[in-house]
Amino acid sequence: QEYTGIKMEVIDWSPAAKALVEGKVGGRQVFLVAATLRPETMYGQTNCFVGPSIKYGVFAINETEAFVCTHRAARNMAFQGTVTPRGEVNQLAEIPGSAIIGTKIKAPYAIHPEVYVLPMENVLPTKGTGVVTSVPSDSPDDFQVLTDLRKKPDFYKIDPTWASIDPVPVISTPTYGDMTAPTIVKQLKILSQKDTKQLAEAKEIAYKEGFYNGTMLVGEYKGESVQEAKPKVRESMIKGGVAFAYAEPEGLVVSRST
Ligand code: ZZB
Repeated sequence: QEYTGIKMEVIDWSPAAKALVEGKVGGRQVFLVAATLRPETMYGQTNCFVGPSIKYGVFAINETEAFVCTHRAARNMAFQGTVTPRGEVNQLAEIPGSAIIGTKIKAPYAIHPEVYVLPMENVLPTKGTGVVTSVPSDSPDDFQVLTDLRKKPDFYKIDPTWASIDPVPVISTPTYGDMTAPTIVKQLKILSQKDTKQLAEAKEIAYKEGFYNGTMLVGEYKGESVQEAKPKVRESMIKGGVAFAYAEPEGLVVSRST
């Protein structure tokens, strides 16, 4: 899988994360990094998700930058031209996901340029970076988790203001309009993030509809099809230094053995 790694610079650590990170990064700029297959939706980020029980590290990427992600992702990046020196996994600090919640970060290209980190129960530690950027307009999982968090902020131990940005219309599809994910979630009668089977089906539908029939509503490629805009947004983000190419190890193992 060829993902796009999105760099979300930390603006304000949560108090718990600050205590674990302060004094350990050698003056580096620190970014949470999310792996996405949909760079063209970045205009619609409303927050970011981490798994509360996942263990994250702050890893030195070079002399000036550090990334927050899983150890597994840092090891992958070390061999993909992202890390200097190549192959080095230099962990500067360790933070549990639960401590990162409430951290304020920059969301590159987003209409709301500053967003908060929130908890998502279903983040897989074995996929991507373990950090997920949230686009509730076009991702059914993101929409459902945001809905759950808004209903029960106390249960999820969040400040409701962290979840206060509404879904932003970024792509229009002929079947579902400009709120593809919320519309599909409603049609499939999904009620919580625990409805994982229906959410997987919703994600499949949203991917297909967005990719084959979607039109950009915002940004530099407004009016173009998603198929045309996707690689252009990706290139532009990479050139601008806010994103990088990130591949999962399966691909590397295959290419090494052939
Ligand atoms: C932003 C985004 C916007 C995403 C969208 C999807 C959609 P896949 O296809 O299974 O590889 N993701 C990334 N890492 C994780 C993780 N560790 N645990 C759970 N979810 C993760 O899924 C890749 C997508 O799953 C990524 O792309 C990310 O969310 C999430 F409008 O980033 B995406 C219809 C989907 N729309």
